[in-house]
Amino acid sequence: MNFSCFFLLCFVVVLISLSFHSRAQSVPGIYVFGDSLADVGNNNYIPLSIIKADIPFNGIDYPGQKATGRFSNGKNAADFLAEKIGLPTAPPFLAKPNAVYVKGVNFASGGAGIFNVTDDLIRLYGLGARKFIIVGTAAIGCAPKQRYRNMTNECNNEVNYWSKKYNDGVVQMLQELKSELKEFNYSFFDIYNIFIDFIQNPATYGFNETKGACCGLGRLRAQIPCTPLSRYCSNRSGHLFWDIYHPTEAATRIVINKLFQGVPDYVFPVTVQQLIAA
Ligand SMILES: *[C@@H]1O[C@H](CO)[C@@H](O)[C@H](O)[C@H]1NC(C)=O
Ligand SMILES: *[C@@H]1O[C@H](CO)[C@@H](O)[C@H](O)[C@H]1NC(C)=O
Ligand SMILES: *[C@@H]1O[C@H](CO)[C@@H](O)[C@H](O)[C@H]1NC(C)=O
Ligand SMILES: *[C@@H]1O[C@H](CO)[C@@H](O)[C@H](O)[C@H]1NC(C)=O
Ligand SMILES: CC(=O)N[C@H]1CO[C@H](CO)[C@@H](O)[C@@H]1O
Repeated sequence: MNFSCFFLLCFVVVLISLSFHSRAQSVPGIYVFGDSLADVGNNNYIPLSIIKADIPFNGIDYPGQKATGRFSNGKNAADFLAEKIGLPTAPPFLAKPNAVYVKGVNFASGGAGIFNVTDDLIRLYGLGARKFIIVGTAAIGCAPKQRYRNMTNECNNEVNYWSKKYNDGVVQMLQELKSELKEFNYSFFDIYNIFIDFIQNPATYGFNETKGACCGLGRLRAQIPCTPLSRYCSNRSGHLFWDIYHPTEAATRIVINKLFQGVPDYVFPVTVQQLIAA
């Protein structure tokens, strides 16, 4: 399962606490690992990367209407997660690679992939990390770019099949890690089924467009990605997707609210509140 997450909805690991000294209910720091869903500006510091969100209309709803490197019209999952926990957004590591980060840092980088090994998680555990939020992959086959590839605008079933398969593999891997590492605690967050729910019950969430991108050009605004030459929708909160692969700020806010609501179908084996309190 050498899964490449080029631009995909695959926000890998958010790790809550590296500290042994945390008081109950308080989180000293957030360390974020992932791809473009959680990148808060790292790729801006990678000159050769072509996967960048440093141009409009990204950030059009961000404070100051700034394109910060977030693949979103506004805030992204790393922002809302921090907000919920009561911490500032962890800064992008590459902004100051030599700094000492005791309150957390964000390593997420658009276009990041996943190795077929668990060394990374085991190494973090070795460094003292004990609490992990692991976010599965969304129903990538329903992203505008994948719908665009299916001439009917329907979801790409094959891509969804592999998204689900990936999540099943992660769940199994986490169960194995839990049995190997004595103090390893985690919440797995199934965003695949949340996206399916968004698509099946859009009105419940205030969406009236779940297929096309808000920013882009061509069919489903998914033919040409979001750039300053694109068009963009006026009602961003009515759209599930901001661009060919990334959800709007509105959708992301709902997703992170669901994480904290701790609906057992979506968040298991423990809720984030239980994870923080443990
Ligand atoms: C990934 O690891 C699994 C389990 O060890 C193995 O079965 C699979 O063949 C590996 N895949 C690749 C592409 O290396
Ligand atoms: C494209 O959509 C149709 C439904 O309109 C579906 O039957 C088909 O499996 C889809 N193609 C892929 C590759 O998923
Ligand atoms: C969604 O609703 C807004 C008004 O709230 C409207 O302007 C827009 O055309 C609607 N979009 C679709 C796809 O129905
Ligand atoms: C955006 O569209 C949604 C869905 O139709 C609607 O509920 C909401 O009121 C609209 N917002 C604005 C600002 O038009
Ligand atoms: C919240 C939670 O799952 N806490 C668990 C963390 O891991 C230890 C060791 O397995 C358990 O005893 C806790 O119940």
